[in-house]
Amino acid sequence: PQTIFLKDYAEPHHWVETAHLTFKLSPRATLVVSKIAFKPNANNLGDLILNGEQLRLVSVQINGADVPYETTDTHLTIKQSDLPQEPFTFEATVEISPETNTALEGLYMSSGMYCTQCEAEGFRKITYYPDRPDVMGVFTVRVESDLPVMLSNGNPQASGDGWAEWHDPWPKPAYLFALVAGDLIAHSDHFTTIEGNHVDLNIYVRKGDEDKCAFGMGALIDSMIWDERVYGRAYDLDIFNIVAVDDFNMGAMENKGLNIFNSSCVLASPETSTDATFERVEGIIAHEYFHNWTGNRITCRDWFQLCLKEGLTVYRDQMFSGDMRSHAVKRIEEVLQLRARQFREDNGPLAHNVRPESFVEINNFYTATVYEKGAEIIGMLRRLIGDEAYYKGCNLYFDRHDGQAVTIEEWIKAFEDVTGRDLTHFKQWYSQAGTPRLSVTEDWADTTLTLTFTQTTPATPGQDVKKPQVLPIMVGLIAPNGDEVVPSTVLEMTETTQSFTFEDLTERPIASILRDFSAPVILQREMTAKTRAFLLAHDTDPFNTWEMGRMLAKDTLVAMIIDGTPPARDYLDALKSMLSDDSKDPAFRALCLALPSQDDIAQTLTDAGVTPDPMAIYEQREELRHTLATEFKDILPGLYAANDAGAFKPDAQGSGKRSLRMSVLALLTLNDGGKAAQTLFETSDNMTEQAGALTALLSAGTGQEELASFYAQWFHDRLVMDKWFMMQVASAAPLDAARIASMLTEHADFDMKNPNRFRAVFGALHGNHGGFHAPDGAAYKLLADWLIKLDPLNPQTTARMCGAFETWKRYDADRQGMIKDQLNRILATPNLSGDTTEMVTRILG
Ligand code: BAL
Ligand code: ZN
Repeated sequence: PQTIFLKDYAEPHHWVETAHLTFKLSPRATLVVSKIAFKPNANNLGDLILNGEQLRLVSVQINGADVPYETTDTHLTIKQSDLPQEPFTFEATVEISPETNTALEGLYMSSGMYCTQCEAEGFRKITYYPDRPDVMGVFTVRVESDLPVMLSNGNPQASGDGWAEWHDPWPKPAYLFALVAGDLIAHSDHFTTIEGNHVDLNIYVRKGDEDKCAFGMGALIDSMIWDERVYGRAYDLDIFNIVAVDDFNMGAMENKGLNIFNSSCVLASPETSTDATFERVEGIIAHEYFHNWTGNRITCRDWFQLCLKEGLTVYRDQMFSGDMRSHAVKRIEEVLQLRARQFREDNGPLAHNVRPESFVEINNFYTATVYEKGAEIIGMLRRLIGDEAYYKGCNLYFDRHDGQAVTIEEWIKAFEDVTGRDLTHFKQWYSQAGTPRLSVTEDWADTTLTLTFTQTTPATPGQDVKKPQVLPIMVGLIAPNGDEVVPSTVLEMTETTQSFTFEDLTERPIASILRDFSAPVILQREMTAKTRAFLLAHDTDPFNTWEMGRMLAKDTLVAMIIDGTPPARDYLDALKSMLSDDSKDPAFRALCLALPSQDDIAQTLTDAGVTPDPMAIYEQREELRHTLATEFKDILPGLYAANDAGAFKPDAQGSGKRSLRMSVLALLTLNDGGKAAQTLFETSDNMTEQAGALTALLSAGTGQEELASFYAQWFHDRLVMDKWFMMQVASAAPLDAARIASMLTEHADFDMKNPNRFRAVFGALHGNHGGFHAPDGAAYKLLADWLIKLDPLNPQTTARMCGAFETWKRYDADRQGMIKDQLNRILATPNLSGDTTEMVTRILG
């Protein structure tokens, strides 16, 4: 496989004006007839170069006549000397086999329906085409089949018995192409845009799933209203379709006017879905809808610019979810995710720039860094320039680049133009990998507090020397009596070391630093447990309040692991009083009660120069869970009773109460032998509580009867069954995890071709830190065995799951040796895909 470099970008030799495609659908022999109007690019004349893979070519013509051409495994080329100098029509017929397409890229079949996934480079598996995002054309699509529902992008144009035609008036790159055909049912609604246009809305699902669409439809309408109100962006077609598909590599896809969703990210009902699923559905529906402007109307010039659409769209969906629920809770959840996924990536062999400079397989760069760190950059930009300039800059960007395929340079330029600021240094966030470490010292003299910050970023692969980043550091000051004497203010740090002073203070305050997690850095600050407990009680910033509790929990766990120190009293008392404070949002209290994950503790130990012992981490974390159960014995039953949310509503208030109640139940189960959990499991009418009760029982080492009755109740529901698979592996004790995962792969309902099911077992195995790193290496071997089996079928999901091994250098020599052996075994597999080869090679370093 070839490495592609950002620096080598060149415009295509030809632009597309229109593309007419006819699909004669058949499971193993679909014919795709294309008629594409090309225009030579006067800036870069040359051969006609079309991408095409796994196509059986039937015919090729230019302007209705035969023409010499060459094909390889990846391209069809017609020499410039054989082409007209003027615009011309290229026609081709190819044959493809959707039914045998297990890679789930291009046109494939899932549970009897035809569907597509073209981002990033799947369209080339459908027909010969310049499959690159800077080539934008107007598509007309005719679908022929005997299936009742036939969909493509844009507006319906005409239909008859056995055929349907769609026309998309908006020029788009091929990665936004979509086609669906199947025996589907629509859940329908409609929306009138702020511009007065009527839009039909449909969520298409398989029969039996109709009752799981209402929430997604509500989220779609909320998203449409929000994008009009907050960003002034209205929808631009007569129809907006969403289709739920069972076999899907990612969460969802923003194809123009025809979003295709992994069914796990759109279907939701109280009986079958947890609050977390409802929240995810709401966020992903919004994300894909928001792409209509940030991604579709304005797209990326090349795949190196992926963060242009993804970082911005994640930022937009985060803002939306905050508005729909609670900004404080949402921000904490975002940071938890960022640390668990992006910091982990940024601190290992897969670290890369938010805008990478080279890749072998672009599918390997749909990463937490591109998405989540990309979103953090937008948040920092907004903090630095303020809300007004942020929205002005966005409007300028939309006005200036509508209909174009652009780069990060154009995005940043819009903000330079509205603010008059030079953002060259800020833009370095896109081209320097790694998580900055920010340390701080405090000096008090007379009436002045001086905060001196120092930033350093450790080397990452291929980048040994790091420069200081622009950091917005939000700070507030609290007086010893608990009053806030300086409200939140943003300090702009640009150098390696920099001091900021606060004058005219009557007494030495306590600084609350990096409020709202204003920059994606690791803050290194020496603080006593007492100061942390003080801020936990008095800080006005909800993120930092939570962060202080988190730090206390981490310090406690680290001390328990390193030298057996018993759990810190300051932590236990502060947490107890936080939990008992009914004026605080239950969702927030639930987040405070949650302990840092084992993986998080392993990284914390690594940062402190200690080699993490996964068994000790597991045992001490369990020990702390038991301590919390004992210490809070008197308040747990009351909290459990008080947070019964009553009739299920998937809103912030109800889900917050259930979240606290389920966290409390997990501890209560350690005290009452599982009585409360068993009762809840038997009587609850919603999945949040049913799964919460079952998890509490499994984590306490019981629950086998409930597990069996859960299966009997839900075996027919594939999304609930994913939970059944996942829960067993996730809550297994370390020495049982690999055995249980292996046993589940023998289960009749295990299907490696379904990415959700594969991830349910192996994502959970990797997420079970103690189990994954059990001393015998059984989990490493099991995962490697299955990655080797999956690779020929689905390289994309295989490659992504290799990330389980990315932290291997943290651990002791024995574990490193075992993981390295497995990685080398994967790499030595004959015909290993380019996707997996690239990932394993990078992980090995
Ligand atoms: N564009 C791929 C799926 C998503 O980020 O929305
Ligand atoms: Zn996206």
